[in-house]
Amino acid sequence: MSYQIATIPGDGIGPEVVSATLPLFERLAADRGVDVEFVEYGWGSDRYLAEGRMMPEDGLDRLEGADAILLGAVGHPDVPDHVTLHGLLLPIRKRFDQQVCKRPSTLFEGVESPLAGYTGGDVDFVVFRENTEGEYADVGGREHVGFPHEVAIQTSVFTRRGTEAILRAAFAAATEREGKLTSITKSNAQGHSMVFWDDLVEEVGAEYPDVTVERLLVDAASMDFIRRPEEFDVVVASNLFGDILTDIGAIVTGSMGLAPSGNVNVEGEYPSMYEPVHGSAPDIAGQGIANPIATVLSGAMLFEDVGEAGLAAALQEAVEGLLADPEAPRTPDLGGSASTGDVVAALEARL
Ligand code: GGG
Repeated sequence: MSYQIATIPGDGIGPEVVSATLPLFERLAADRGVDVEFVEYGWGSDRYLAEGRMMPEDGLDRLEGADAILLGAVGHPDVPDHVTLHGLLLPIRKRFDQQVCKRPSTLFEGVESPLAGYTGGDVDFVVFRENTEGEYADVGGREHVGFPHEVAIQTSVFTRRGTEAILRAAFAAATEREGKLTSITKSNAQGHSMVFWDDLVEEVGAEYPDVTVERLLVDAASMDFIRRPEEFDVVVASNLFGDILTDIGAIVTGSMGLAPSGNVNVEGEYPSMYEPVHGSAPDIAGQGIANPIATVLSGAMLFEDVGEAGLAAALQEAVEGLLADPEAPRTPDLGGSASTGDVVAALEARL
């Protein structure tokens, strides 16, 4: 098979982790006889600062023909965060109907959790985050700007189509895993949208009688991701809650530098997009010390979803082997002093 993968390195450490990992993907694919072509798009905040747009007007049209998209990171100290997000990342998720965001949190063998008493294998859950609507809907406005009676309104949007899609994906994953799903809301306070979410959990859940459902409010869930992360298996949450919870999931499993994600177009009509959960990390950008593993694991998710399970498994095994090896290089986020390139070279040696 042959695949064309669009890459958007983006900002900050995004270009560092993407440029370090692409040769690894290319060589692995070539070794296994899989034809992969990466087409790079240099969009992001530098382009915004030079030309006033994060991507060209026809940017989404250009991406549409790709088999998948690999993104590095977006965010720049000189550009407001809502500009970078609404100028690049969110339009891709929305236009390509990437309704399902999958974000696994795994405490790998050999990785230290900040939580006392947890070792490799103790934490292993996946968050299904609704990805194209909810609290991220671009609906609202501001009036009377600068006056004492200034008002800002931001409306959340929960549709039956979007909510059912994320719930179905999460329930289906739960049947493949341990048969346990935790649904996160704030339905005690948000009596319209989140009670609707709860109702659909009941409705969709009836189709999956073997899945046990736990419901948690997001405040309790935030606490329990730290207090008892080992008890979670599949977690489903709205766009904003999923975003926040997956940062907690990443840090309790060792580092933001290990957390991958996939923004999935379930019907396969449009390309899905894979990206490390971490952002552009301007504090370490340019130093060559960003952890490339989240990008490698995002690549593994990409290959799995396009149908190249062999490539995905090889990357996953290489990462697991490297992390389990106390002599292997580690970037500073994992307590080491290795560079991005050192880690990729060690992964390549394992592959
Ligand atoms: N690598 C992804 C990235 O740059 N994320 C920045 C960010 O703030 N993302 C928000 C989101 O995932 O909704």
